[in-house]
Amino acid sequence: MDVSKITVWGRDTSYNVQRVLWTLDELSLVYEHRNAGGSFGGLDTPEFLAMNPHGRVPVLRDGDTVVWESNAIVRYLAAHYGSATLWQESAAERALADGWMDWSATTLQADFIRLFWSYYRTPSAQRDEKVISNLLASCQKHFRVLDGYLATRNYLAGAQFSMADIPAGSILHRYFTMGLEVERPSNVLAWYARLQERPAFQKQIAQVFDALFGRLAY
Ligand SMILES: N[C@@H](CCC(=O)N[C@@H](CS)C(=O)NCC(=O)O)C(=O)O
Repeated sequence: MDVSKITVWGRDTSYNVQRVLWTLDELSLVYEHRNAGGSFGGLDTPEFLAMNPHGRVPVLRDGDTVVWESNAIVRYLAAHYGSATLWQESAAERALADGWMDWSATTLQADFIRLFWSYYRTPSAQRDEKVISNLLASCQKHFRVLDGYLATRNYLAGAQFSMADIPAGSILHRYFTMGLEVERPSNVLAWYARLQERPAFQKQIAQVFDALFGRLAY
């Protein structure tokens, strides 16, 4: 298997990019990482837009295959390289993993990204406290549901770590360390602790992100 052909585009201050790098490292794949987006730019060139018409990172190229949208990339890598580890072969088990991944994208991250921008990335004088408090309430509600689910399981798709844990798991570090007073439900914290033991999580997700503080520009 020639794995040296994998290339990822995306600045590593983006947690959508970080979750792809986390997945690649979980699978011990060899890849080239090219910073793009933010101050690196490069998302509006014809070459980049030919890979992702939305002009967004992350983008992954593996030989002739190009994938954009971070969760689609996580699924692609798990399906192609993680059959014994990250991927669920059974359609029923995979549906459970897909459910949590889609929930993460459409519900948890939808509120968390707005909270992160409203609180962390907005200069304090411009913050709207009411907006922040409503978004925090929504995030806390989501984490309470997750906490109840994790009361009887170690990971989102059951007893083993899998692709299901990566999208929501990549939000935890910022949520718990961005400096906002948040509820810390015990089962979510125990899951977070399990993820923190993973070398790939430590390397790609548990990163300092203070360069983004009070910065509204990408
Ligand atoms: N839902 C997409 C989000 C893609 C996205 O909006 N990426 C941001 C970074 S998080 C981006 O490309 N922003 C432009 C930039 O960084 O210059 C995914 O998960 O891949």
